[in-house]
Amino acid sequence: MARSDASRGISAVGAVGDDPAARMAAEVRAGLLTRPLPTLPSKYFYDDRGSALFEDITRTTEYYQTRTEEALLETVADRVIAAAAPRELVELGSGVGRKIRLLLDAMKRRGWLERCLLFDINERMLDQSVARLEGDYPGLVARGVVGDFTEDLSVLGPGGDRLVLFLAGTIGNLHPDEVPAFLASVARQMGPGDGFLVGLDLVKSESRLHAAYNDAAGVTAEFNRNILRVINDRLGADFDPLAFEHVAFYDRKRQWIEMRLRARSASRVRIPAAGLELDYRPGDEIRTEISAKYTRETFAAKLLGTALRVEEFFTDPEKLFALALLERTEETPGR
Ligand code: AVJ
Repeated sequence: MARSDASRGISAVGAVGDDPAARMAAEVRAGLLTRPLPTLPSKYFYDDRGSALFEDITRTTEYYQTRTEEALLETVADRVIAAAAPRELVELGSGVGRKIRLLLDAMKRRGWLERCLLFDINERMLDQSVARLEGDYPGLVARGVVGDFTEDLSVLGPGGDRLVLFLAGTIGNLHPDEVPAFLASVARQMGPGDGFLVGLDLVKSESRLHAAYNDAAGVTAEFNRNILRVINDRLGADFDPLAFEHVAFYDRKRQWIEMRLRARSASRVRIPAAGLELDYRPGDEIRTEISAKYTRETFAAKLLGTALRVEEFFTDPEKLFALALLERTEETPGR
């Protein structure tokens, strides 16, 4: 089994083998050779430039998710902490690490602030977040793990007094069929009674969803094309990002947003590290992301057999976004 790529332990977290560049080359190769629709793993958006572009997206008027989730979290943080009673926070896909502070503040108010662990694919951001958290919360022990949290969560060690956070609707980037197994893998790192807070972007009008992924300023388009720059930088490829146009649409049947890159012109692309030479014709498409949208019911259906149950389901007044507080039961996580 592939191990988590590069847990280059920002601090004393177990290091994991595997060469991240070789891993990426293999994933990109397999993805681009997929037919009928070539794909790229969306985790590769997030180099430094891509992470900054995502931050820019969160500030567009169309992208309601981040500000809605933050406002909701502000309202419910004390209730979440009271219900889960954690001494440790673990955040999967922590990004810039702003939202975790709302929960750390709530823990501090209770005198429960002890440990936190951030898990992210971008090492520089992780480093910064860990250092800033330790600076701002005296007495807090903060650790970071670089890697892909869908690969191997055993570095987290056994749970107990733990609250896991998976915010921003990032769960939407997993194929819905993979969600139960992923949730069970998180549950295995939780003790009975531990909490798991999941941010979900909710099913809503197609126009609202469409706008959020097709912002007028073109920030999402730049973000989407950035994945080609990442492949150029890391795998020595020669994609011309501007030869691809941004496409994002809502698939009503599957209840997900899909982002693609569509070739505007004919080109030949070499990706030496992946051993590929590909010919693109105008109109050829690569799927770069799915972002699934949930309802309380479609999400609850994913929990079957995972040893997790919904304890509380918080939403904003407009029902744009939800925070599901899950509790680990006494069962054994299956799947
Ligand atoms: C941060 C992964 C939740 O799926 O909406 C934003 C990423 N993609 N605009 C999402 C994203 C296009 C975002 N997540």
